[in-house]
Amino acid sequence: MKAKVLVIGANGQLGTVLVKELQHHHGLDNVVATDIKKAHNFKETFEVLDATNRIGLTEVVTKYGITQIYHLAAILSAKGEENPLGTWDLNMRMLFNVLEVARIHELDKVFFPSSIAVFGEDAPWVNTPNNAFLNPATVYGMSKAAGEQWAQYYFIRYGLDVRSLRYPGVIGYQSLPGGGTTDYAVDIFHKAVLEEEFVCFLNEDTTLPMIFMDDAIRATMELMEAPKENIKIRTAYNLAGSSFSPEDIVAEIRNYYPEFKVKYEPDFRQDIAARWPKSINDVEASLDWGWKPEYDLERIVRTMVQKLKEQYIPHE
Ligand code: AKB
Repeated sequence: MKAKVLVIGANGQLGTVLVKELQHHHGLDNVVATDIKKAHNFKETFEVLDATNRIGLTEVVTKYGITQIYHLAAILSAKGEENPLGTWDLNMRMLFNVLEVARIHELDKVFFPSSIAVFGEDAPWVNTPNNAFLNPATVYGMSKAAGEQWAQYYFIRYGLDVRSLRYPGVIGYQSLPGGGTTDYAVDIFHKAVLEEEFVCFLNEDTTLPMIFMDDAIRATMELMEAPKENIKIRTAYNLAGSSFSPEDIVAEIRNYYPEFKVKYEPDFRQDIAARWPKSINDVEASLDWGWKPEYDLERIVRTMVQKLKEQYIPHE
C-alpha cells in the first residue's frame, strides 16, 4: 500500500525542505503539507491546520487516508523562554494530539523531532552519548525530553511506530530558522553574502553540534525508511554532523569575504548554549540504520556561500 504522508509544520525551517524530499520519495499526490498559515506557494496539497486542534487533525487524517505523520511544529529553545507555560502547553498538546490520532487511526509511522536541547549540565559535554543523563534547562528541551518518553511509551504500550532524532542546530540555505539558539549559524551567512556586519548573540568560542540541512533531511529519510526491527532506540537517536563555534565559522567565511565584520554581543541565548553539549556521539544511529554525515564545516560554508550568492545575486 502506498504511504500517505502528513507534514505538520510544513512552513518551518525543516518542513520547507522535507516536504520536497517526501514528495520526491512518495509522489507529489501522496504528501499533504500543513501549517497554521498558508505562507508558501505550495505546488502540493496544502491544508491550514492548527495541530492543537485534535478534531481538525482527525479531519485531515481521515480526508486523505493518512498513514504517516511527520510532526515538525514546536516552539524552539529561545522563543520558548518568553512564555514557559504556554510553550509547554503548546508543544505537549500538539504531540499528544499526534500520538492519539495516530493510535486511534492505526497509522503506520510517526516522526517526532527531538533535539540536543534535551541535554543539560549533567551530561558529558564532549562526545555526549545517547543514554546520557537528561536535565534540560529550557522549556523546549523539557518538552522534547518528555516527548521522547511519550514516544517510547506509545511504542511499548500500543505498538505505535514512533521514530525520533535529536537534531543539532540545522544550517541550510533553503529556509530560515525561527526562535532557536542555533539560528545565528544561518543568519551569519546571509549577512556575509550581503556584505553586512553580523552581530552574534553567542560568544565567539561557544562550540555547538550542527548539521547541514541535506544531511539532516537524509538522516530523517533514512531513519523513517529503515526496517522496523532495526530501530532499537524508541526515545530518540543522537545525530551528529559537525561541531564548531562562531569564530570557526567566521574564519571559514573570511576565505570568501576577507572583510567580513562580526561583533559579539551575547544575550540570554548564551546561557542556553552554555548548557548544551559541544559534540554528540551518534554511534547507535550509525550501527542501527547506517547513519554517516557528509558535510564538514568547510563544505557547509562553501555550499552556503555559493547557494546564497545565487539567491541574492542571481546573475553574477
Ligand atoms: C534550537 O536552537 O532551539 C534548535 C535546536 C537545537 O533544537 N535549533
